[in-house]
Amino acid sequence: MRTPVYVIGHVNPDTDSIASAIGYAWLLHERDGIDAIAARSGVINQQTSWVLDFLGLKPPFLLNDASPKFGSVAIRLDTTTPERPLSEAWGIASKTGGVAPIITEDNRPYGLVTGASLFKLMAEYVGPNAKSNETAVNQILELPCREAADTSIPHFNSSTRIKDLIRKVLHEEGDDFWVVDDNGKYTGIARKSDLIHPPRIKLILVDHNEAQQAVSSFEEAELIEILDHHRLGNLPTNSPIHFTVVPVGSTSTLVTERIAEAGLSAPPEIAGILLAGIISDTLHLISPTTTERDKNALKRLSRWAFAADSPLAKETIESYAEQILTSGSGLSARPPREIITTDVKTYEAGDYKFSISQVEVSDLYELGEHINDLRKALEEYREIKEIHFAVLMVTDVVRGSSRILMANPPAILEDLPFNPTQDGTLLAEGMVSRKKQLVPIILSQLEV
Ligand SMILES: [Mn+2]
Repeated sequence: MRTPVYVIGHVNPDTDSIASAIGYAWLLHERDGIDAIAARSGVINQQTSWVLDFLGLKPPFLLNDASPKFGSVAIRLDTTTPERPLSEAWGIASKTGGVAPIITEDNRPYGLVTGASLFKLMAEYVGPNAKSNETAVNQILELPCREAADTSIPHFNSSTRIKDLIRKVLHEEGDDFWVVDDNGKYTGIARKSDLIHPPRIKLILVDHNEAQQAVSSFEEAELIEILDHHRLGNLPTNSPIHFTVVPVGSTSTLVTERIAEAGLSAPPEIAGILLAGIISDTLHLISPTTTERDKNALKRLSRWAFAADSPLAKETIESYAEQILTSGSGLSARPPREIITTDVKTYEAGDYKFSISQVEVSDLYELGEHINDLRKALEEYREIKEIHFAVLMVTDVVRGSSRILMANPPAILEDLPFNPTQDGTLLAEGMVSRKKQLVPIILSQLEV
């Protein structure tokens, strides 16, 4: 059985995280034949969902926890039904090493025929003295499967983490268990020995390299590679891995370069999502994080994306970029708490734990009517997360400036080089990048 490799961006994924995961999974599959699956940890934001819909792409697989699940060890054995003759179960069991799953007509677990359950049936029919009984094995094999099925086998949901129920597993007498989906339907059989040493989930991280931004339980996964464009966080690994961090505007840029290096060209919808990743992260090449490599990647993707039969056939790069940047913006469409949590990152520096959320608007004027609600939500978020302070960066993607709101800022942050405004927010003129502009300024204040 080949185990898949999940390509996954940071939690609370933005468009670049989703785009680079989809693009890189596509490349690994095309170039190396790897069973790579694009994944995400958390809900798709408004902007990304617009892009995916527009391109006709499905959101990546939802992987909220990298701890092995019952589903990861379930083996889909052949099955038969309760009324079929036991000879069928016998046939299955002889191929599977002694177990035959009996399921109902609508695919639900009925019982398992195992060595032990067969022996029990034999004992009932034959009695203690085999020689004195005429019942032939053939007659027993004609009985319906339900006669020999053990119906007391526990069920486990395929998305349940093994570590959460391993004690229960160890206390069970049998060696085989049902694994079912959310509707209670058969997905496979899990063996005790596999549950005790489950294979690790294989992960490739894109668009992040810090533990705090990675999918939950990632330390239980086998980390294969990191492809990113953020500052280094200390994420320890047990063995050497492929590690690429380049200061470019987006991870989608790096994925595009690798596709080109492989001598491939991406199909229009893959090129379209990678374009969206670059446009979203660099605000269509105006963010100071933008490099020549991003510009070149954008040009290359445009050649692939705006083909005649593409979902982008009627667009230009300008019209596409404008729709992407405005689809994610706005303060009115969502409740304040969602605005704070949609694109939030947490950091630790000096003695401080803090978060910086970012929201994009097409006009900072919008901020006025929402400012009190946002302030309240920011403080609530800070309390729930038990962090020292929380920051919200409201970025005007049209004019390229931001306003900064803070909940419980420490005194050490009083000297931030921004202009206070009448509503108590700070005006950060020309600042659009959390990563390259705001984070370094805050870190330098905290770490003196
Ligand atoms: Mn990015």
